Amino acid sequence: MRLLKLTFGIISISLFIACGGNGSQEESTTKEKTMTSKEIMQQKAKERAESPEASKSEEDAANKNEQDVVEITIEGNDQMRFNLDEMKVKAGSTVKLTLKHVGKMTKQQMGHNWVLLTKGTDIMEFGQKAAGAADNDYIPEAEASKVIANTKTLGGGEETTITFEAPEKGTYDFICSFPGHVALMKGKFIVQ
Ligand SMILES: [Cu+2]
Repeated sequence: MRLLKLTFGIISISLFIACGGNGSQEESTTKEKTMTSKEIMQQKAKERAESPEASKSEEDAANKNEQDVVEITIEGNDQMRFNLDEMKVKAGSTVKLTLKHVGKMTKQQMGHNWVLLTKGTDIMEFGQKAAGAADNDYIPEAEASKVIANTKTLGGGEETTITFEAPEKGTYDFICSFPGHVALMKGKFIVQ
């Protein structure tokens, strides 16, 4: 028995030397860490499986936040056009709207803005009045009550983002109120 222990001891020492001590120790430490993080993941999975309701309500909350914010990008170009003539959002959502002027012309030559008007606003009439409001991004102060949301006026290569609450259900007009643009640059903003 004693002889066996002694022999085992010698073999162990020889192995230790052969493996070069530190190297094998590091290896076993790494292995231990891997095992540990794997165990943690297994533990978490187990906890999730045990309380499906808790994790479900977390998911619902995340989904709701995503649904509440609608991101829309609309482009205006040098041909005096928007790339969208309709937008649809759900009532109660927050709209994050980005206007991009994808053209090269200047703000004075081919400025674009995006203006959402209240229901029943005559867009041609609004456009005519807007022409005189160059110093206020083509939003005439006397008509401010007809504007639900608007961006500033952009020149080629610029972009801007505005955030606003969707108005009540219905169909609204959006336009570019730069002089002469409303006839071509307009569309429907539908709240469902
Ligand atoms: Cu325009």
